[in-house]
Amino acid sequence: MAENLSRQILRDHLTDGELKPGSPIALRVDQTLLQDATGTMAFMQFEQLGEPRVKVDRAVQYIDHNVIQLDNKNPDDHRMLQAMCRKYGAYYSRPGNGISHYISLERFARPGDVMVGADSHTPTSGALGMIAIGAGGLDVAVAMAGHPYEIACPEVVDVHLEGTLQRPWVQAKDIILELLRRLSVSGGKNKIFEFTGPGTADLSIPERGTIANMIAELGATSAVFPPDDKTRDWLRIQQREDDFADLRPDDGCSYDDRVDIDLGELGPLVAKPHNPDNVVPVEEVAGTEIAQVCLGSSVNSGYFDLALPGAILADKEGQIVHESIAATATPGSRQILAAIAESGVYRQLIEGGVRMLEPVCGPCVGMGQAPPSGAASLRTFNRNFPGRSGTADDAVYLCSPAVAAVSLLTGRIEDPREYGEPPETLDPPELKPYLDDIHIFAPAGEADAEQIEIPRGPNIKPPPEHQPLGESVEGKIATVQPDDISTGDLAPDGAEVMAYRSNIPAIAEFTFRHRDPEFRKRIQEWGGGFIVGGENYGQGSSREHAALAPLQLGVKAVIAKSFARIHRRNLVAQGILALTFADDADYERAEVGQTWVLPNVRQELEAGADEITARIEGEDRELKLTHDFAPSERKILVAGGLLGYLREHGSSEDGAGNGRAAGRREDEAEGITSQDESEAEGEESAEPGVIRKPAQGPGGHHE
Ligand code: MIC
Repeated sequence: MAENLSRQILRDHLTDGELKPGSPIALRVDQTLLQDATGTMAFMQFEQLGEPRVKVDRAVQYIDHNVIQLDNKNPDDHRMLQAMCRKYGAYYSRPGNGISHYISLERFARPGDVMVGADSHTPTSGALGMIAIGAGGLDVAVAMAGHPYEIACPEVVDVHLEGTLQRPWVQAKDIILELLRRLSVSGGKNKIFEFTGPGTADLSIPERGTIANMIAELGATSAVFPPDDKTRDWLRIQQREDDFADLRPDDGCSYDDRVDIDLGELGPLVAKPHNPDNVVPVEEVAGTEIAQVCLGSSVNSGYFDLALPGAILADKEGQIVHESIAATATPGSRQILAAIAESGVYRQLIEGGVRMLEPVCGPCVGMGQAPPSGAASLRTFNRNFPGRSGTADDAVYLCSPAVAAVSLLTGRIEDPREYGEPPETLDPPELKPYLDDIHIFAPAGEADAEQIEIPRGPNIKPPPEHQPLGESVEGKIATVQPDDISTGDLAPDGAEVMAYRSNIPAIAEFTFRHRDPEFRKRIQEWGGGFIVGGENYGQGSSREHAALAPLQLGVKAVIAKSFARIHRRNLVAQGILALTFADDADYERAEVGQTWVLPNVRQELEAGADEITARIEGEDRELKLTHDFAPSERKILVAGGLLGYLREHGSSEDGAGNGRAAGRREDEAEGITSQDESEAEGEESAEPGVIRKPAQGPGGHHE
């Protein structure tokens, strides 16, 4: 049967389940991505799985988030992660080397692969024709240990692009903002967006990366751009043409849904505060005064994203960043930084008054460069949740580099089409001299690895313990939250809080600090409780701290109208019940301080019941809660979380492993490939509580 490319890749990696939208499937994983803010917990949980070495083809740990280094906390994390990579068999991309998603595009992403990454913007690598999925740290750790990745089978949506963008004023960013405008921040849930049609061929790989990155903002599972000549050229320039695979959707294949966009019709778009789907044409916000412009982050920090603002600043004598604003630029990687330095773009930017930042996530996650209070900030970033910039009453507008570039000049949001004749951008230099991996450190060989001690600084604490589910669960409602709560509300962004990513008791103190400052005190007094939320609860990032911190505080259940995909799974993986209202009207009945009881929850989950009975103490009427747990997720919850479940059961029901050994390519670098194949046969470990499962799978797909 003719299949679209996403389904081909899913089928090729399927170790369990049926490719039917919504039904649980397990996938063999080729690559994993960790960054430092999620990586410390992920690696510590990997250690709890007891595997001596990582079992995927390409496991990479990047240092790009917690790099402010106000005190010992960040560098202690880096030192621990570097040692863990050497010991357990992962690559380590040192701080300053670049943002994970850019480096993945440059050095690791490979058509046809499946990657899971502990960062919601992992789908960026789909620009090269792979399925890259954002997940919680524990799910990534489990994949690193050789288990398949379990997920609900996504629908595949054909995004059919016609025509061409009216460059340079209309850009790839406007395509993804248009999708957000049409579909909203929850419109992509459990969907992979596959980009087809003649308009796709015209998009460069970094432009595809921008779209694939922000597919996360739709709450989607992933984005896939079928490989083509642009993909091959990109890989050739990166001197890894052998990674190219000639994959494409079969002729006559079908999709579950279709979206049509005529690129020629698009104009510049802007997402207003405080949600990435609050999108309007630039004309609607033109004239808004801004105090800041920030260029780059994990989107729009490619060469041409910076070359256009550089060219505009250099276009006319005396044309500089307006005196009323502060401007910053972040290149995506060391490679891009070297290119702009050599071509002269760097000079254009600094001469024009832009402050150059190092290639890390930076202001996008509130790591410095907070805007002044009550002022608007215009950013080429991917998220504008309230307070994320570091300023509590911020007003962040998201836009393309073109809109940002012209607005730099006036201190107001401008329509770039009114600028006049576009200036010529400087050509990028030959990339060759900058093309090496000397700053990406390979792991130690197995013999040396055993001797490596892991240094753990004083801020680094082990992940919290899990308890199996009781027969019944009861708790007081500790907070009632509205729609679209982001994980940043639960585990805030910024240098202060994110420095505690390796210390759950400490980070828990910040839970809901802006939304409900009394929450923490309340729940601690009550010794635990429930959270009630609205639609799309837990949108945004993949940070499992948004589940780990509530676990630490004794949250037993979150009851919401609906959940964002990654956060829902993180709650389940950490043993917290993620339940929905059978009747959304019951949301209105929830009040802080009420006691809610789930009298038979364990038995109901074990029996496979779709509904969970609940009572509100002091009220006669029962209320019904529902869920969409896969059979294995019911067991995970009963076991008190994924680690406990794996201790009891191993991986998916039939014991199918990741298939790492069978799926291996022969061209792998040393270290990762030095795994003793006998381990893949599945011996039981002598150590208690340590899992070692077989790694079998359908076999390789590239060879
Ligand atoms: C984000 O953009 O929100 C982050 C910071 O990259 C997060 C990861 C994290 O919280 O560490 C994400 O997107 O998953």
